[in-house]
Amino acid sequence: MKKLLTAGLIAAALSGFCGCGSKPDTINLGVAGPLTGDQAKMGTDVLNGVTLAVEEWNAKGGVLGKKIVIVPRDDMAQEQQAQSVAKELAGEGVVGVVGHFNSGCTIPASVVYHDSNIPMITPSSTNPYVTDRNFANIFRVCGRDDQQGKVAADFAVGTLKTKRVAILHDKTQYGQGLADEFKKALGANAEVVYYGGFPKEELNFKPIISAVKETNPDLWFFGGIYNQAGPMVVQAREAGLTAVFMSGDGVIDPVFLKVAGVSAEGSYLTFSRDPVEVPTAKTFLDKYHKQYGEHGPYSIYAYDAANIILAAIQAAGTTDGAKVSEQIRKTAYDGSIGKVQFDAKGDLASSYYIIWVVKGGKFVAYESK
Ligand code: ABU
Repeated sequence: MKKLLTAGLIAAALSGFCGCGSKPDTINLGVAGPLTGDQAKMGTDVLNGVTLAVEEWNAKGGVLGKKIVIVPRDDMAQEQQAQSVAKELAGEGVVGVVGHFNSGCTIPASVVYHDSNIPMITPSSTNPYVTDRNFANIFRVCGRDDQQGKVAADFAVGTLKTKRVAILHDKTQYGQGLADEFKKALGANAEVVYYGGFPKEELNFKPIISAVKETNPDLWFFGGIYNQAGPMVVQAREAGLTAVFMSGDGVIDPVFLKVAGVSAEGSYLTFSRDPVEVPTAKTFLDKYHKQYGEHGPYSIYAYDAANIILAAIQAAGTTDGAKVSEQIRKTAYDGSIGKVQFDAKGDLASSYYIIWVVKGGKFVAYESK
C-alpha cells in the first residue's frame, strides 16, 4: 500500500499536482533526482527518505508552525533536465532542496540554487567539484570521489596486489571523475593497460570487453552506476574476462546483485559503512522497512539531509536562504547515520569509505584475514 502511495506521489509530482507555490501556512521543500528511467530506483530511495523525515516533522506541527509540503522533481539523470527542474523549484519558492542524486545533475542545478540563494544538500553526489566551488549554500552528506578513489586504489594495490588495471567509465562527471581519481591514486603502483568510456545509456559492452580482455588485466575498474554495471559484469564473464571487478558507490545497490547474479561474486566496491551496523540508524530503518520495504544505499542520507535543512530553519527562525545556510554550516547534527558536521566547503568534516565485497549474493563489508 505504502509503495503504491510512493508511486502515487511521484505520479502526482510529475503531473504537476504538488508544489504550486507555497501558501501562507505551508513551506515547500524540494526533492530532485531521477524518478523515472534507468536510475529511478535511486531517486525513489531519496524521495522516500525525505518523505519519512517530513512526515515526522509535520506530525510534530511542522517547522516554524507551518506544514511542510514536498515538491518532488524528476531530473531523469539528465544535466539539462536538472537545470530546468532547479529553475522550477526556485519558482515554487522552495526553502531548501534535497538532491540531486547524480553529480552531473547536482553540479549544474546547484548554480541555479546558488543564484536563487536556496540551501541544497545532496545525499549522494560525490564529484569533488560539487563543493570545490565553495558555494555558501551547497552541501553534501556523503563523501567525495577523491576519497573513495584513493581507498579503492590503495586496496587494489596493497591488498589485491594488482599490477595491471583496465579502467572503464560512463563519461559522466561521477563515473569518469571517479575513474580518474582511481587512476590518479594508483600512480606508478600499477600499470593502466586500458582506459576508455562509453555513453551512460549503453548496454552492449561486448566490443569494449573484448578490447579489455586483450590487454590481460588482473583487475578492471568501472566508474558508473549499477544499471550498467549489472549487464556489464554478466557480459564480461560470458566473454571469459576473469579479472577482478571493482567499482564505487554508484554500483552498491541490490539491483546490481539481482541483474549480475553469480557473475557479481567477488566484486569489490567502495561505500561508507552499513547503516544496519549503526545503532542510531535503527529507528529510521525500522520505519523505512515498514513503510517502503528494503532501504536503498542513499535513503538514510536523504532522510538526514531533509532533517538538517528543517532543523536549520527551525533554529534560524527564518526561511531566508542565507541565514539557513549559515545555520547548516555551523550545525553539529546527530543524524541517523551518525554525527554530521560540515567543513568550510560544505563537505562532511569527517567521512570514510570502506571496501565491500559481493559474497553469497550479498554486499559484505570486507574484512582482512
Ligand atoms: N555517487 C554515486 C552516484 C551519484 C553521483 O555522484 O553521480
